Amino acid sequence: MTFRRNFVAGAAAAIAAVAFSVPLTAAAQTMLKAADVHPAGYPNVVAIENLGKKLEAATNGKFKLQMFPGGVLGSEKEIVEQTQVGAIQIARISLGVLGPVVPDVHVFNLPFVFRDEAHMRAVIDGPIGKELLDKITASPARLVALGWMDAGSRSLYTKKEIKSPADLKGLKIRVMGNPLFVETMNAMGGNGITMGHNDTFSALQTGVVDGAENNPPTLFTANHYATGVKYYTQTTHLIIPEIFVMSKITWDKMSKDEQALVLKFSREAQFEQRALWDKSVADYSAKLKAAGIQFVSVDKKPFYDATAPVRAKHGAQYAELIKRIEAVK
Ligand code: BDP
Repeated sequence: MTFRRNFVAGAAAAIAAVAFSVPLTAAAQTMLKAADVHPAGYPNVVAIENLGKKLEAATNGKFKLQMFPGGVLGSEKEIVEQTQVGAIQIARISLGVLGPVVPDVHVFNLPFVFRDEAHMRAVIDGPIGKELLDKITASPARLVALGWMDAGSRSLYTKKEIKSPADLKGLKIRVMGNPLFVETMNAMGGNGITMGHNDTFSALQTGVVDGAENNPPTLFTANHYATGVKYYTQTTHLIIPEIFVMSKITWDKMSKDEQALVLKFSREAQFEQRALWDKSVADYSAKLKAAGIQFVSVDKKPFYDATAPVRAKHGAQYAELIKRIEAVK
């Protein structure tokens, strides 16, 4: 009896001691898990980490962001799915993989839909960019679109030199997991093979694919340049922005003020990433050249013409929007 009473009293005291020794902010802290397939130090990763630091400071530590870079939480497809169910709170992904989830965004995934990168930036920074973010948020995808990021333009890298669509004949080229990109690559003359970003290195190395397509920072940081590819052919066939989204489950638990902070810091992250991006394209292009990768300038017109049927087929439903995109200076 005595033992039991002492034990109960002791346990209660211990619980009380724990309860009172934990600072209130820590007890109420919400951890935001953020995921990216790119490694630590990549512009997108850094910009999201900084967004997290600002949010932590502005909410007196109520929110803390923990970054999981390098694809440790899975492929982009898996990252999107986990964010939809609330297992990941912030996902930075290519718009390419969001296409099958929110078809409205497909318009930015069309080959040669933007004249150049400056055109893409003017579009995402302006009203069309905002409209698309809102469409994602309003869709049934359970994602809140926070902002855009830059991914430059995607060009081909192969062991064999590519001068025209005919040179792609018979070559298996890895593309992102979206049927639109398979059609695009097939129209360009090759065979599009889909797989996740983090599987591409070994596919290139073992010859499962003959090449891939991406921007210079990815070609370098994912070590694709070290798999025997030699030529980086400047087709710039896709200029796909990146996007970062929050799980709707997390968003709905935030107050209006907290949501406003997230949006403010997201807009800042969009421009912070861009500055880091421009620097990284310059740095990694120099590193790639130093490693012996040949940057080949190519006549883009045959690739543009070859992909016209893809734009006609997939762009028809966005005809009005495409006209507005083209009108952006
Ligand atoms: C990179 C994007 C990344 C994609 C990757 C890919 O930044 O989000 O996962 O391409 O090709 O440029 O899968």
